[in-house]
Amino acid sequence: MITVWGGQTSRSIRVVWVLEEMGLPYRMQQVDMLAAEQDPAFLAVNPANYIPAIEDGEVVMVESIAIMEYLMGRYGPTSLAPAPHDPIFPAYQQFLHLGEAGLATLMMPVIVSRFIAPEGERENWGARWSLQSFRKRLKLVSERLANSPYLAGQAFTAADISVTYALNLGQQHCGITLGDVEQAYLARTTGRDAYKRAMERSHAGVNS
Ligand SMILES: N[C@@H](CCC(=O)N[C@@H](CS)C(=O)NCC(=O)O)C(=O)O
Repeated sequence: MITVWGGQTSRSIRVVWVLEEMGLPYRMQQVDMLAAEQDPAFLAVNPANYIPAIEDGEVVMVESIAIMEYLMGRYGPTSLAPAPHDPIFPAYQQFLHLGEAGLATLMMPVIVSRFIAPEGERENWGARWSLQSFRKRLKLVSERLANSPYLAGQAFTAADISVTYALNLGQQHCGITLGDVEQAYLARTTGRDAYKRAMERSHAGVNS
């Protein structure tokens, strides 16, 4: 049984969403990233103390996109991950990684500055630069979605799971305004039954 260490509004939603789309059994271990003292059982899994992490038998992994690729490769094939020779593969691969490396990562300086930094350090150059870069890179998503219902093409893939998380993060916590095309896209991706199940499991607030 796969164990997902995650939190209610964290990148673990990407992992749980993949598991739900693929119909794989798993159990959730909730991690409180704001706790004064971290659970030693979690630190044994990820000494770097961030989520998500998974355990699958002997396998222990961190990094949400890497975990998604592991699950789809190990338990696929799945339509979430087009094969390398498929014409949609390059777009799929690009947006799968853009969602974290190009978008969500940029939101971290913004979030810690807004919500955690001391008062006098909230408005800082680095956070403003990150926000501007996010907006610039978002153009790649907007242009793609102007011509295509999903990021890889006509079909929903894991690239959409990756980018949906980033768009939600930007919109909900960093003051990013999304246009009609992106809003309609989010309605399509988050309207999926697997997403709803993933949210329910992630928000249950207990280990399950
Ligand atoms: N690139 C990593 C980022 C992981 C990450 O930043 N996780 C957040 C929660 S969504 C976290 O645990 N932050 C606490 C910390 O880094 O100390 C991934 O995609 O998994």
